[in-house]
Amino acid sequence: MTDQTLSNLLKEDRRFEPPADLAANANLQEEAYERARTDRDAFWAEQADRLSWETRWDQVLDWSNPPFAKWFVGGRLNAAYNCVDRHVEEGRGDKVAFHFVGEPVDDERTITYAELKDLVCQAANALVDLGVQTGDRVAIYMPMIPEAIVAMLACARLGAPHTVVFGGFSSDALATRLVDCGAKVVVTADGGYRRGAPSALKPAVDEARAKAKDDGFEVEKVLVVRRTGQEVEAWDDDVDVWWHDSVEQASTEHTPEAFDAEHPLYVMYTSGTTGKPKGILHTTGGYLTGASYTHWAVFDLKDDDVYWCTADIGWVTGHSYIVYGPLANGATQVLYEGTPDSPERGRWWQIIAEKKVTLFYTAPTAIRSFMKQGREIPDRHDMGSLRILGSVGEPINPEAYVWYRHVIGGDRTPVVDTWWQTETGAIMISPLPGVTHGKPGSAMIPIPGVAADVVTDEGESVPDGSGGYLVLTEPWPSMLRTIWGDDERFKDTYWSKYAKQGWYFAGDGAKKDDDGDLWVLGRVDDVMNVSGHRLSTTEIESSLVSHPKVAEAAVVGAKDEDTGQAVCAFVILREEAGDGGADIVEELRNHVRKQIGPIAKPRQIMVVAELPKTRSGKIMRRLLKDVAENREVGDVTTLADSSVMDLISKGMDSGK
Ligand code: 6R9
Repeated sequence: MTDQTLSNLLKEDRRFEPPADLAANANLQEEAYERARTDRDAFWAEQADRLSWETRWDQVLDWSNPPFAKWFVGGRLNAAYNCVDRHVEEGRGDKVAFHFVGEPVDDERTITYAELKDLVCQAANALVDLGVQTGDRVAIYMPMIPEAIVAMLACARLGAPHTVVFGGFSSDALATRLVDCGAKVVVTADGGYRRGAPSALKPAVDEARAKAKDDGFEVEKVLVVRRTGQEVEAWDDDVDVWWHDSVEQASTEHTPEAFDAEHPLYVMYTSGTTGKPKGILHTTGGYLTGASYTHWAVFDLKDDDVYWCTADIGWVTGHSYIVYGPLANGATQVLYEGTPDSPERGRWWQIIAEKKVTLFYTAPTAIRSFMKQGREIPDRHDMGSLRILGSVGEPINPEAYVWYRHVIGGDRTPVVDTWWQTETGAIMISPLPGVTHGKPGSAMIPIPGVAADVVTDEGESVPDGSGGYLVLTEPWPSMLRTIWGDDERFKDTYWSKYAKQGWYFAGDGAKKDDDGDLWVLGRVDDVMNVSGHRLSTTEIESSLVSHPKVAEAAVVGAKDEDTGQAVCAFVILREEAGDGGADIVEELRNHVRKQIGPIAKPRQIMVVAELPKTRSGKIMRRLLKDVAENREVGDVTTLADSSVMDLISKGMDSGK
């Protein structure tokens, strides 16, 4: 972000006060900030008490070996019991857990907490029959259907950490993750619905399994839900098992075992600054405490709310704010399988009107695309049930914020802009809807219990009105515990920059405005944010370089009106590839799509003769970004050969 846009942003002076009734009845009041500051451990213990523990902890936090935290030491609990059984035992079995809305119109299913409990028990029993034991890893590669959530909870029930791989990822990406976490079983489906058509998943699992085998790793079983009924060509009787032949035949009785608070709950892969994705490890007690507390406080959850988070369970938002937070809180949710605009552009608004959704959580990229379509579409639906709107995934532009509040929220609803990461496990910075006024574009201040700051390179807290790096200065219960199998990378990535102070470095730039409120500006490392999804420049560069015609590649995230950032690539071809052929750009785009997935497919690829490098050989992506964003190219004095940029810029002009 340039200083110019930054200062424009910081001139934002629109303010929205919390509605009076919401403020009067808010779950958390102003005093919570001070209370949490005065005795952080007591505050978090109070939040952990939201859960049901088989054995209570002896110590809230053990931070004797930083950055390896232990929360609620000695405590024992079962996450699935907390998300399901507990509500049934407390007499809420008939409460709706999910209003499932499939993409095909009229394909709907209502699941109560009592029904969810039966399903989870059945799946747990079936997984045990397939050989899954406590500690084994299970991969889940599924569309957004109830079985995906049932599978996650069944794993949690058994203490078998799951790793959910986004259904839009390719077989290569799946294979890497299967091998890295050593998944014994994969749960998948024949396919899912995408814009009105069935789209296959099972073949990608077969391919991934074959690739893993080439790497010397064998997946033992694949459990397959029949969702679309499409033809499943390859079926291996030794490995593949139908969900309806196993889960649906299993007993609905299963006794959950309590696990240590620090027992691994799941591994979620996310892009880092090197090519290899990082397996972020979350554990049980602290994570569930964080997810449950924040969902309750930030969405001001009440018993009769109908909550809908549009994320996919393949991302952390789906984990914390569809599965663990809302279910631990016994909430009623909408679960939607499809795309926002299928079969028509008002599908989301129609669902909100029909299910009387009160709390809605989505991403700026979706809001921007609706904004572009115009307000006529949402205006056709009565969304008067909405109470609070949430935003997550990337900075929300003030205009999108105001449109969201005005058009979707009818000017009644607070907008909570929630900053957090896969690594933080739960929301860290956000307004509290009944306490904090809204300021378009600002995530405002850390929620009670969380301590954050914006600091200089040297670790000095910046004054109001200045920018720097976003850090979290105190440990928190839902923090990542490590990177799966790589403690060194964990320390190095998050804790080395401010090792002296013992702070967590988030990788984001941020600014404090004149009121001291926080504006998160985006990544400061080589991670791009495309439609709220994190992608690593290095990962895409590696993919491009793996193509036989490519010698070298540099990737940058360029500003994009629709997706926030877009992937722009610069490649040098190998000499023997000549000019690469007429379709070279398309060929390379599809190569990335196949290797990583559709979201990583570059918007633009420039074939260039040279890349701008420093004398030490570092590619200067900053300059490429200038080109990709049609700006005048910045300072080139540190380039080994400063004429390179002239060549690239000229090529870019003639390429348009
Ligand atoms: C939950 C999630 C994390 C990165 C994060 C930041 C960006 C997320 C944001 C935001 C500004 C917000 N980000 N929420 N930036 N305002 N409200 O998105 O996790 O996929 O790990 O991405 O997303 O750059 O560092 P994850």
